[in-house]
Amino acid sequence: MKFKISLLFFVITLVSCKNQKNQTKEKQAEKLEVSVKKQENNPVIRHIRTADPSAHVWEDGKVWMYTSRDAEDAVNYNSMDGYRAFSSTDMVNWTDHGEVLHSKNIPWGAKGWMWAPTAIYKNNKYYLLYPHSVKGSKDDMRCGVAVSDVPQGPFKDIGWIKGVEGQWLDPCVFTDDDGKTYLYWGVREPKMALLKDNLLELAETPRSIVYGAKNFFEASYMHKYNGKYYYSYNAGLGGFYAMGDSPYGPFEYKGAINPKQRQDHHSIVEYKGQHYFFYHWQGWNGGSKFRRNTCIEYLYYNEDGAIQEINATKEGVQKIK
Ligand code: FUB
Repeated sequence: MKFKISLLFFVITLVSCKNQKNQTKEKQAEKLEVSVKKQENNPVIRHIRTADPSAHVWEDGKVWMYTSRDAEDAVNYNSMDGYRAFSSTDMVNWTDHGEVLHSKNIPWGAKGWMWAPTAIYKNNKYYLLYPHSVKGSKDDMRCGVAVSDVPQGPFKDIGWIKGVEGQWLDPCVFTDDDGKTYLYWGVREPKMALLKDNLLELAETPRSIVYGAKNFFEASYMHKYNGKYYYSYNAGLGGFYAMGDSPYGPFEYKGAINPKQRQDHHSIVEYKGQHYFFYHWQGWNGGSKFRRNTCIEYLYYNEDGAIQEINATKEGVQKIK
């Protein structure tokens, strides 16, 4: 009898020890999951709808982005108005500097139609270049130029780039190491030209861009990495790129960067030793085709300079420590 009781006691102790062990294991697993699970940081701006992010690292050591703005009740792109400026030092916390230029402050411009802007620091000033329709004619879209002494604006309109008026979309400005600034633009047919230092005139006749494919739609972008020139764009169905040895090209077609978004209108910067891909995506945060959201992903190059394909993620990028 005594032996039976001891055996029962032994079995109970064994089972309870096992249970305790299992519980500890579960708790450890939970803890691990919490520490491994990344924060969902996309979209990076959630209090308003932003699109077409033009990212830059300026002299103050911060990363800045200038975006267009989609209205919450938008049913097309005509109502887009009021560019915004945002800055960050950790890629996750963004300070909203508010509206930096509105169509009501552009004397020659129509109401709305404030499409994808780009920015540049030149002549000790900050400039915004933007595609915008002329008052009374939505088909006459020009490349407006606005200036500010500080990155957070406000920016003051100083007119448009002469000689390229007409159906005009999506400027990108790129300054090479020799200080020369080039303008890239176009819809369906990509074009480029050297800009004069006043940024209001072309310094040469525009050229068509040879990029080894025929899928260009809009959103030209140029950046340089390891001595190579990367011409990228949106094909209407995703982002693609080509590489060359000069800002003029010709560029060798390489394929997709970010093929899964209908539009992405991207820009690329290196910040604190890491490359980042800025784009907009409609898929999250209650977004839609006309209510887009700015997102960010890491961008990696292969040894041969090719860009690794990017997939939109909810995690996006994590806070720089
Ligand atoms: O955002 C309005 C237009 O749609 C832009 O100019 C294009 O790049 C696309 O994002």
